[in-house]
Amino acid sequence: MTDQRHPEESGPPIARRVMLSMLGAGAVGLAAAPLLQSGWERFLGAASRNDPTGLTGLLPNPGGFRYYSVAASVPRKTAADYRLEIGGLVERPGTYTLDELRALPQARVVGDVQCTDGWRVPDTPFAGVPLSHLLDLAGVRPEGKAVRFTCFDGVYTESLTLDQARRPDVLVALDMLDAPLTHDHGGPVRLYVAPMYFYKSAKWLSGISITDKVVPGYWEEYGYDIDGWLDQAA
Ligand SMILES: Nc1nc2c(c(=O)[nH]1)N[C@H]1C(S)=C(S)[C@@H](COP(=O)(O)O)O[C@H]1N2
Ligand SMILES: [Mo]
Repeated sequence: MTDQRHPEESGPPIARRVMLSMLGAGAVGLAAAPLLQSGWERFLGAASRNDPTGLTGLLPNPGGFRYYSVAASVPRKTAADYRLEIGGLVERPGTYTLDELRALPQARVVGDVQCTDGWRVPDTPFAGVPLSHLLDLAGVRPEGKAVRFTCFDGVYTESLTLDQARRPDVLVALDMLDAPLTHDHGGPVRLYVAPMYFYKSAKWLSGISITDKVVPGYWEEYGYDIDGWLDQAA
């Protein structure tokens, strides 16, 4: 199970093992999970600020991106077979190909990428269709209050309130680092929620559904905040 979450990190360093055991404890007692998570963040935050333990140096690829997937394997999608479906409480449900998404108005957002595990990559450019534009094209019905995201890995889900989803710094991203999103980073299409922790940015996005209330996403079932605001955005 641990290897399934982070398949690139077999042979985890000490820090990773500590977190995995915390997640294990969280799964046993769900009510304790949010506390365990914030304990972990304090722990890593202190380690990376002044590094009294040398822990930061033990982390793989410090300061860089890491590949995360809760699914053991994820199919590869290209312009030929990628589809994004938009439905739920909308006037005009629809399906977009990659070319159709590329033909819509694009926005570029430069934001920080911050994982709750403690790694952070500042000033990362993402580009794609503002989610608000896709919502307007679909026509959200008055009962619609939240957005649920599903992924073609078949496992991961995420959610936003409608107000959060309409922010201009929330993208259905096609590019990252000014190049088409790679498979490992969730390509061809992922969500990018700039003001929130990176777990909100669902990779391999395949479905956007308008709901009448927030449906907690994958990690939120394990105690992560449903509102994953980064400190500077809160
Ligand atoms: N489909 C999917 N999206 C996901 C995840 C995942 O496991 N599956 N992990 C989340 C977490 S916790 C993080 S930190 C980022 C990692 O993105 P990266 O692999 O591009 O670095 O993706 C988020 N989106
Ligand atoms: Mo993460």
